[in-house]
Amino acid sequence: MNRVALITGINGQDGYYLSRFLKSKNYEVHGITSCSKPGIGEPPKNCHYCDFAEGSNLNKIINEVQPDEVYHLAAQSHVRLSFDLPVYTAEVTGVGTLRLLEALRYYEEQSQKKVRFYQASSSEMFGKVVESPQSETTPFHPRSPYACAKVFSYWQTINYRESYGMFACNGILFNHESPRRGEAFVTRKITKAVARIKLGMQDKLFLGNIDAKRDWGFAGDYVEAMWLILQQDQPDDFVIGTGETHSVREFLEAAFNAVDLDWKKYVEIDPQYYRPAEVELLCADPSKAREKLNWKTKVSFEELAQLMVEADMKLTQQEKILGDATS
Ligand code: F7E
Repeated sequence: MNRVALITGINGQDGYYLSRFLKSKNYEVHGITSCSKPGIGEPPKNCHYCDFAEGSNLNKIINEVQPDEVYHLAAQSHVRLSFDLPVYTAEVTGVGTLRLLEALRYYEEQSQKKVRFYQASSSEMFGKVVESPQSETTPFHPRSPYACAKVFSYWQTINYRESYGMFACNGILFNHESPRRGEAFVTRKITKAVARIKLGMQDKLFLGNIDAKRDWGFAGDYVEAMWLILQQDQPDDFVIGTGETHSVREFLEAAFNAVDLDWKKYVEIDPQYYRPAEVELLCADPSKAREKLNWKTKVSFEELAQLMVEADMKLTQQEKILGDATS
C-alpha cells in the first residue's frame, strides 16, 4: 500500500515541489488549501479546503485522508505583511498549527494510528541574531508578528512531542526560492523586474533595505530535507540552509548580470518597503542536517539567480506575446 501524505498549503511554492517529490516516491498525496481554486497540479479529488484561521473541518479531513505523514506548510508567510495583519498572522501561522496538532492528537487517540508531523519552522525565528551562523541551539529573538507566530508553532510542536509522544518535528528552513516563489518576496520581485526591464516593459525597480543578508537556497532541494526529517528513527529538529549568506544587493547583481544589465541604472530605494524591525543577517549552520540526514544543497547562489531569471524571461516573453496579440 502506498503511504499517504497530507500537505497543508499545497498551493504555495513548497507545496508544489513537495507534492512532486512525494509522488516520485509513490505517495498518495492530499493537499489542504484555503483558496477557492483547486491546487496547482493537484487533482480536485485529493484537494481539501480549510482555512487555518478557523479550522473547523480539520478533524473531518484527517479522518477522510488517514495520513501517514503531515507536512504543515500553510501560513500567512509574508513578513512585511504580518506587521499590517498581526492578529490574522498569529491566528493562521501560530494558532493554526495548534489546531492541526490537536486534530492529529485526537486522530491518533481514536484510530490508534501514528502520524508523522512536519512543522515548517523558519529562520526568521532567529531574528536579531545572537550568534552567526545559526544552528539548532541558537536562541530565538523574533522581530516580526510572523516570526513570533512561528516561534509559538515551533514550541507547540515540541510540546506535542514531549507531552503525547507524537512524532512531531521542526525543519528550521532558511530562505528558499524558485520560479514558483510568490512575487512579493524579494528574489522573485527582482527576477520578474529583470525580465520586464530587459523586454522593455518596465523602467524601474523599487526596493527597501538592499543591505539585508540572507541564506538563500533552491526550494526544490529543501523539500527533500522535509521528507528526510520525517524518515528518521526519532523525531528531532533540524536547521536547513546553505551555510552561505548574501545581501539583496548581491542578488541584484547576479540577477541583472544574467541578462547583461547594470542593476544600479534601474534600482531605486523606496522606504515603503522598509520593515518596522529588520532582520539584518541570517546564515545557517546546517552541520546537523549534513551529518544526520546526509542532506546538502545542490544549487549555488549564482545558479539560483540565473535559473529564476531564465524562467521569468520565458514567462514574460509569453505574456508580452499574449498582450501584443490582444491589444
Ligand atoms: O525579504 C529585503 C527585506 O520578503 C528578504 C519568507 O519566506 O523567508 C522569507 O522571509 C529581505 C528582507 O523574505 C524588499 O527587508 C528589500 O530583509 O524575500 P523576503 P524574508 O522576509 O526573509 C523566511 C525564511 C520565511 O520564513 C518567510 O516566510 O529582503 N527587501 N526590499 C525586500 N523584501 C521584499 N519582500 N520586498 C522588497 O521590496
